[in-house]
Amino acid sequence: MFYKKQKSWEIAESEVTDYEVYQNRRQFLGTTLAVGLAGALPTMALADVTEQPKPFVDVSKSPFSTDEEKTDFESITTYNNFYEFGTSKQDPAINATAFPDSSQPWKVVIDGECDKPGTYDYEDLIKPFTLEERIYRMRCVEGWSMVIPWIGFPLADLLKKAQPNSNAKFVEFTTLYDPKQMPGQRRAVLDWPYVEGLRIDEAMNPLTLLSVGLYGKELLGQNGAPIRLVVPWKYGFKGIKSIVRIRFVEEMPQTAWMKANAREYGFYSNVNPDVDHPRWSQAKERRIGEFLKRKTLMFNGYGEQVADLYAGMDLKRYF
Ligand SMILES: Nc1nc2c(c(=O)[nH]1)N[C@H]1C(S)=C(S)[C@@H](COP(=O)(O)O)O[C@H]1N2
Ligand SMILES: [Mo]
Repeated sequence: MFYKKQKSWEIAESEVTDYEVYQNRRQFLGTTLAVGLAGALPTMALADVTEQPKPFVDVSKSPFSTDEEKTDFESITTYNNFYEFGTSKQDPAINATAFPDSSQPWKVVIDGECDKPGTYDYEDLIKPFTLEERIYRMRCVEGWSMVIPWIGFPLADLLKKAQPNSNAKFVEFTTLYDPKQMPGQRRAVLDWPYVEGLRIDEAMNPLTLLSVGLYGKELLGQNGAPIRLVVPWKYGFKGIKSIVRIRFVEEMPQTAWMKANAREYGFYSNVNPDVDHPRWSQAKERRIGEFLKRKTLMFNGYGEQVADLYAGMDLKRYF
């Protein structure tokens, strides 16, 4: 299955070097682009290249927002993981510019252990809910972090509408499978489609967000358009992108990362500075845009809201 000896998820992490390479490349591209434009292209040509994300109006502020300095829009939209578009952190921004194909309506299925299952067009799905801005700290398992002003609504609002029954112990989320649009899916990097899961009480927690935008505008393809999950006390990979299915289930879902490497990626994946990844420490993180590393906080600093969910659990065992 894997044609490389070293699997993509086994590449040793050195996020600082990685980020410096990205910064240098960006500066280089910026200079070349500016020179090119001054030489030949009229400035308008640039604006026509990609469709601009639409801004949201009437977005309320949330008491759950951090007042820490926000990461710049540029970094949030050009440095991230979305393996369906390639395994480097620059790939999603390069390969997801036309995603999702606007000629195909985006549909989301809600099914499984509930009384009101359904299939919704994206527009109809989000219509009943009040959008708010939630500025969250986000911590990637690889050791970098950002502060992102998401736009969205609590996942619980949607789940309650579907009326889960007493068998609904977990919620399973699935990303679109479409190798035509997602070139990364043409290779067996992960067992596609990408799947994630939450325990039902985690899914119902008021911090858990379904996001449709950031920095006041619709999500770009690379950030998981049109709708994705945001769980700020867990490592970034729990925030599954471009969701097409939300299913109530009785058994703990097998997530894409557990299938790839169960020893390294557990179901819970709560941010925990005391539990190292088998190949690197999780004690510190590099906030994108800052030079010195900072200490990683238990539950990414959201312990007051979520620590109760794990009372009595051995978090070294349930990592
Ligand atoms: N479908 C899908 N969702 C995904 C990923 C992915 O590869 N595929 N990567 C995850 C990882 S590892 C991180 S850190 C975040 C990064 O994207 P963001 O900055 O937009 O949250 O997306 C998560 N969601
Ligand atoms: Mo990540």
